[in-house]
Amino acid sequence: MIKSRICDILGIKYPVFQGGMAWVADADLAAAVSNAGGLGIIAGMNMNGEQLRAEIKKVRAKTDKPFGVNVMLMSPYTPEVAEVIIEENVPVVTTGAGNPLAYIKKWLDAGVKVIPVVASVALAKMVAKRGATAVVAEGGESGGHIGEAHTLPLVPQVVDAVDIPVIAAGGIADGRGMAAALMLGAEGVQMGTAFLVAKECNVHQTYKDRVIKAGDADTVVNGRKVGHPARALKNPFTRSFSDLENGANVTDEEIMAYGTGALRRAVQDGDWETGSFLCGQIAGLIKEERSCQEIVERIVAETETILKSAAARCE
Ligand code: TUI
Repeated sequence: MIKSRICDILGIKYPVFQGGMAWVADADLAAAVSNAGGLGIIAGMNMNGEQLRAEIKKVRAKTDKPFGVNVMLMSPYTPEVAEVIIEENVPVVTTGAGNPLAYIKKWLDAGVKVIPVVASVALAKMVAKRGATAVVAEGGESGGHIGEAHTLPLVPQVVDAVDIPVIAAGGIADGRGMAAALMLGAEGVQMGTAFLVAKECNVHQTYKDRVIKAGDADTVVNGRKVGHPARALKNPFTRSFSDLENGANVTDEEIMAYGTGALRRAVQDGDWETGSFLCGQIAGLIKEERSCQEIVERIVAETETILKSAAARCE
């Protein structure tokens, strides 16, 4: 049985988190992951406070298990979303794309478990000092907004830097990845891309088909020039984004404006020409749509098998 401190702290069966993917992670997906024994997470990014409140009520109607809300700290709705999390007694909050120090104490005082997603040792140490419950150490193999370090070097360095549980994210989609993450000292994993193609995930079918069809070299990172690097499937949108970024006489504002609305067009319209299909490098390993229960149970079973047979590799 794969179990760790984080299971007891959060009251979950398996140390498997679903990433709080912007525009993607809704009540249907979060409830399905939580019902499967993992931690389902609603994305707060594309919602104002009242929209998030409605989504939280939907999750509660579908599961009595713990769930989380992800706060994308660059969202203009962050202050009101932070309040709704307290008012609605959300069990767990994860944060991304910024520094959550201004909110940690308030959430902890209200009894919310706080698990910032970090992409560096520096931020991990800072949030641990302020009492964070755990951290997700997310490597640059991930889809969406990323930092500089990748999972293999990032996770053990974060593990050595903090005493709280570390959850590994970035490039994990099966038992080999989860076993490796545990060997690095992580006490659980978070997966985004693997849950993007879950049966209960409501993204446009074109998005799922493109992820399933993708190989190891089919993602690219854009947005470094404006300080917001994001990994997505290579498509006409990322090609024209690169042209714009590399062009002369273009302002940061023009580059930022070009990205606006592109994720929504991918998720809701399946628009391959102008949509931003955020996706991790592990897409090449993902071959089919499966239910959240199959995804969670299979990765845990594979991890157990691998770890039990691991000793036989060094005689
Ligand atoms: O947040 C994510 N992944 C995301 S957010 C997102 S939506 C978005 N839309 C437009 C522009 C940017 C994002 C899509 N994917 N993952 C967690 C994560 N956090 N990855 C990297 C970071 C991060 C990066 C820098 C966290 C903190 C940070 O700096 C902290 C500081 O010290 O200011």
